[in-house]
Amino acid sequence: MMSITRYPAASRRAAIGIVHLGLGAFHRAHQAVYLERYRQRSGDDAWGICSANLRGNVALVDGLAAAGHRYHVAEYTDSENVALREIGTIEETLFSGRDAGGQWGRDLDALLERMAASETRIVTLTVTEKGYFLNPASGELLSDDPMIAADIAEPSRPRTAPGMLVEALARRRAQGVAPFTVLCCDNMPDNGRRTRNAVVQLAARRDPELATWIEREVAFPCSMVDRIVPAMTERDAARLAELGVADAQAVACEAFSQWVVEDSFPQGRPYWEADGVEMVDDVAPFETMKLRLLNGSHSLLAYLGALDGIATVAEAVARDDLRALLHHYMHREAAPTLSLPAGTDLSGYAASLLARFGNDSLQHRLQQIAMDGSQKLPQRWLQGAVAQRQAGAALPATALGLAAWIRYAAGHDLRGNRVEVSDPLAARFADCHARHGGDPAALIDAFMAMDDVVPPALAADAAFAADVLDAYRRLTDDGLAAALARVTHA
Ligand code: NAI
Ligand code: CS2
Repeated sequence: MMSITRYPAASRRAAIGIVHLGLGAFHRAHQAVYLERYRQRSGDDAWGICSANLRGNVALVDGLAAAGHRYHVAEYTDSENVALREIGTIEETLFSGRDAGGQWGRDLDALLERMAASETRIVTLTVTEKGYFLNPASGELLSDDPMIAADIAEPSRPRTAPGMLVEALARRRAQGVAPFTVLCCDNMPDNGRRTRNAVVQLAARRDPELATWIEREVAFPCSMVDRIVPAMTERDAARLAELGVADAQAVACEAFSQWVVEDSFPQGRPYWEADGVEMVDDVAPFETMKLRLLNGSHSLLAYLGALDGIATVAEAVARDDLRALLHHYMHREAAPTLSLPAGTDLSGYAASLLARFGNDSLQHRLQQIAMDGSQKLPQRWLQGAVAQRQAGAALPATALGLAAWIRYAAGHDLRGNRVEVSDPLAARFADCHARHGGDPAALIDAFMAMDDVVPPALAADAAFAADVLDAYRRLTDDGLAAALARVTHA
């Protein structure tokens, strides 16, 4: 019998003090939930959210508006216990992307006006790692990208998140309005600094004095965000309907949630500590631990599991050999690269991750996690691997993960069934496989030479590249179980 705990939304509406870019599943299940809980506890109605999509999913924008900007979040502790939260803290939804007719910027004016308004004191973002248009390895702005090039050519009609931030800050500066604080909530290391990097580089292409002003006056605190929020499936929606939840904008997620935020908000912020948000001076230890242990493990499961036809995270960690690989990776290959937050019980944290991954009430598809690997793997595996290799460590799990990512990029699993390769560099991957698919050594060399993904020190490490090639051959010739055994029984 399912145990259901229901939490209705606050009945009052709130003034908009926050604009969010990236109205996705995670925003609805994480930041918006914290803010709903904050305002119900504090009675402070100054921090309502205007949430916008800059690309895709206009149906969600309009669906939320039609539903009076209320939706449900189903927080599953396990398959028998769920908390159903009604969220009402999103006060407005806007769309500035390209519509079905190819027109851009339906609500662009309204969005920029909202961002330039003095009442808006924080802008948060979940636009995915690729939404900042940064070279994943160097952090340089991808100024040749057509979207960024368009923002450089027409800065007052921005299409990208960095472009939106630059135009809104330019308007505030011109009007003598203090800047908002920019709080990135994407899975990137040093995400505040990376966001600043994108914004300042783009601003400099428009007006060097504006770029200098942004560098001097605008706060870009870092944050570590953690809550597993899979893309909704039909099965998720059917289960919610059984609980009496019929809104198409509902999301399902785990009960666990964490938000660690650098406390740098010159224009003020909600006092959200009472709702579990950890305000700290330095997010880096929390961020690196989470990105390498949780997300690094997720990406290992994604490529290795999907190649063997496994569909979800829970199904993958039900396999003893994949659990053994994660244990090896977390303790032997990732943990030595970490400066842990004070008081962290690493074994306990690693065990909690395996328990969270095993939450069978979530349909967390491996192929969703496999998306955008070129934007994710540098911070999840590769930056730690550089440090480990410099210390002379063997990294068989990381080598196997890279081999699996390269093989996954071929677009079919080990049995020849199609897998979804969704990545800004997908065309390049396909070209590499077309040229070198029959020559594994050349294929590995070609992927390892991608200096916008693989750090040069790792690309130059011939012994490591040989390990990747050996893992690739074992995976493709002998299968997943043999490849895993090579790591965990070595
Ligand atoms: P989603 O697919 O539901 O939403 C993605 C959002 O990003 C959409 O609003 C989309 O319009 C926007 N977007 C994508 N590419 C963009 C671009 N180039 N420019 C501007 N906007 C763009 O995905 P979800 O679950 O909301 O995740 C979004 C991000 O949140 C992740 O990439 C990650 O950085 C972060 N996150 C997600 C977690 C999860 O478990 N889903 C957990 C922790 C962090
Ligand atoms: C996942 C993350 O899709 C992915 O890349 O690894 O979204 C993961 O669910 C979150 O970071 C958990 O906090």
